[in-house]
Amino acid sequence: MDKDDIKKENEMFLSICPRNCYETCGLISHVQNGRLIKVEGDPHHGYTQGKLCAKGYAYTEYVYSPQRLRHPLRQVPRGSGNWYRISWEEALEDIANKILELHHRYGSSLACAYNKFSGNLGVLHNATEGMFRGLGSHTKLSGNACLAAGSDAVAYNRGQLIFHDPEDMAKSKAIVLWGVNPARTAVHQWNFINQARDKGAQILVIDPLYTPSAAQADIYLQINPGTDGLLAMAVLKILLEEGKLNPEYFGGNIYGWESFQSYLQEKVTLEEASKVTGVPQEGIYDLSSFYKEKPCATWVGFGLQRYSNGGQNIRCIDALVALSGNHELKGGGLYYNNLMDDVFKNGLLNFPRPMNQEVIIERSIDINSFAQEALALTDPPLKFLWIAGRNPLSQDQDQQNWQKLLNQLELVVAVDLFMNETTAQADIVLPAASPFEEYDLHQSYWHQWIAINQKAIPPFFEAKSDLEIARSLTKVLNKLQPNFSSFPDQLTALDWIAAEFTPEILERLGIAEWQELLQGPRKLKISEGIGYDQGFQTEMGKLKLYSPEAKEHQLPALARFLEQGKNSLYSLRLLTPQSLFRIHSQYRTVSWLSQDQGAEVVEMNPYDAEIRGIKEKESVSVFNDWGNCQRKVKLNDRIPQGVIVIAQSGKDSVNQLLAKQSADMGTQYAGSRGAAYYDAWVEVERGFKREGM
Ligand SMILES: Nc1nc2c(c(=O)[nH]1)N[C@H]1C(S)=C(S)[C@@H](COP(=O)(O)OP(=O)(O)OC[C@H]3O[C@@H](n4cnc5c(=O)[nH]c(N)nc54)[C@H](O)[C@@H]3O)O[C@H]1N2
Ligand SMILES: Nc1nc2c(c(=O)[nH]1)N[C@H]1C(S)=C(S)[C@@H](COP(=O)(O)OP(=O)(O)OC[C@H]3O[C@@H](n4cnc5c(=O)[nH]c(N)nc54)[C@H](O)[C@@H]3O)O[C@H]1N2
Ligand code: SF4
Ligand SMILES: [Mo]
Repeated sequence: MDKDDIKKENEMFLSICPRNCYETCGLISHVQNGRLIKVEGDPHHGYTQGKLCAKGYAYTEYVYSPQRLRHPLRQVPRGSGNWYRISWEEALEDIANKILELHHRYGSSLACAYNKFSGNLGVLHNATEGMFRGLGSHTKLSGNACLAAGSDAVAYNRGQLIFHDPEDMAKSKAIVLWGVNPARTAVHQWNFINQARDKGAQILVIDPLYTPSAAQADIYLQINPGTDGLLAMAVLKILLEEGKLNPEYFGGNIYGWESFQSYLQEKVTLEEASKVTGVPQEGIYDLSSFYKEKPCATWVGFGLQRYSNGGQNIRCIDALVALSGNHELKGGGLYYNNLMDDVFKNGLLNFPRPMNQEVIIERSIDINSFAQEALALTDPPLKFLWIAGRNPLSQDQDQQNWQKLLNQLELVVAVDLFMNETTAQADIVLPAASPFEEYDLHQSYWHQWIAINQKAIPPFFEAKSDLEIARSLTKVLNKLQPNFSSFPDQLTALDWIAAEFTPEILERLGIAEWQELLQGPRKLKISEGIGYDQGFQTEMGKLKLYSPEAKEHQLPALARFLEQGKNSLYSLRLLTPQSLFRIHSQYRTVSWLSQDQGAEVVEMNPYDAEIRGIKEKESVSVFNDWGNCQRKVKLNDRIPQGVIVIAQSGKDSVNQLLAKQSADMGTQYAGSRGAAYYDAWVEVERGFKREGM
């Protein structure tokens, strides 16, 4: 065997973990004879630095899982479990014929919609949206499940989402982790937090739950859910009284200071703040001392904006960050995400359509109230749904309307790597490629590293990437009816990648051509004019403590109260946070990650259990007017009274207990308000399912 043969047998490729995760890790894929044998962290990735979470190391099992979908499948009738294998030709022809028939029936493709979100965040995964764009008029998805309310909140205050490089957290003297749990959801950030800690920084965690991040903190403040705004205001009051808030510092660059100041003086008391938030007054003073320790970094996670007042709470926290004089300091300031720096132009979302294509109408449905809005569509009603990179029948609120919607749909196509609650309700399931079987391009919503994901192995059986599926379906449509779709199906993955690299991006990456990324990821220089040190970008150039726009756009308090409706008659608040070994409903098929993630248990405070006559390990019904789940009780005296915790994605989805609840903000950044997943109220009762609930 000569050297070249050995090289062929043992190859290494640069891959990227594409999950909806802060980290977007760099991977090295080891391939032997076309088979992925090992995945490790890429040491040349400056943010993730050669380490992965357990989900990353488990990719070899994920890719070759016996449960992975191998071929297109058809289910007759839908939901029966009666599946049989079909060929790609048959699947694509049936789908194309349905699209054409609906176009003929209604005069456009408006009866056809997609629901696609974050199964794979690679830039080329916008092929699903592109495929529908090619149809001309159609029904599309809008909104954002993760971060809509908080994004608007920051933009109302400052005029734009601010950006701090998360690597700068290493330079902080004090770090407040406010409604974020990086020990679970962003594990690599601990590296930078620990660098700061090694230089003496203190860490404070604010969370209703005693999380693994709280366990690492110097100070942990247990807060009542949804009350963070008042905590921030109480700290502002202390700083004001101590003469530590200096509006002059902003050179008059604050709008609404007078009324804000009198609100702090007249309306905010430490006694009331302590009572409402559940944080003792010493804790409020501890927090205030963090903001005097400059630079103080405040990371507001997505957790605390999942409330009907989530946006407003984040505005208060941001006001604290700014008014305490931390906002312009390297290592200090507000950390949330880096999405304001929209790096790529995303050709797949924006390719030009031919002039002669019909006048285009794109109807939008909000991801956070998809089923309800889809059902309300008329002229034409929705008849065809394409679901990719999503598991709404596990992850969405308002499961009842999802069931109704399914009854109305004439064809449901789901593209996935595995069977799940949603594919189980599809007519046709198409097998998706894993990240190792396709090229892609990645940016993170948290750090600044840009990378190419190389194709490392051949597709698993008949799996195809979402881009290849879009290309193939377009070809069949245009064969059946010439020029029906304008999706540029001739372009390959590498063509689309190459087209994203403008001279400006190459310059910001410090490379001459994009292929240099095949040597390793590169850190992007931040664009001119978007840093935290560029002043406030509101139209008046001021920090807006009073925002007429926020007032106009946000869901008013009374409407929020009414929207919660009878749900609020139940007395236990249900929190459903993220789990370490899952990304939402993903990875349940991977045995290496099979440790109990809490999806089959309900954790509750012993007092709440006792007054209901409930004991450890007992089977209980968790219910409200919307649904009923069966769980085993796990007592946990660190869980606050009045709160119960269930992980996402159990056997009978916990999301059936979530009616459609909206956050107060999100219309500006995401087109519609965020989802208030944590404004869910339930009761717990011993024993088995209550009938007729
Ligand atoms: N392992 C893992 N990592 C993930 C994910 C996953 O499923 N698993 N999902 C990814 C995605 S899509 C997202 S959006 C992010 C989300 O990740 P994060 O931004 O960390 O947000 P959450 O996990 O939703 O919530 C963070 C913390 O907020 C707390 N919290 C809840 N309510 C309140 C409140 O009222 N006040 C305060 N102060 N805290 C509160 C929760 O208890 C939780 O510990 O994580 C990403 N990373
Ligand atoms: N109760 C409760 N519900 C929540 C939340 C909560 O905190 N509590 N959080 C919400 C949040 S923040 C989010 S982001 C959503 C997540 O909601 P979803 O995006 O629906 O969540 P996942 O379970 O990650 O489903 C992604 C699916 O994509 C598939 N997939 C992976 N890669 C690919 C690919 O390349 N192509 C295709 N076609 N499919 C692929 C996976 O196998 C999986 O089935 O859940 C929301 N729901
Ligand atoms: S899930 Fe997140 S932390 Fe884990 S390997 Fe993927 S990107 Fe990295
Ligand atoms: Mo998310």
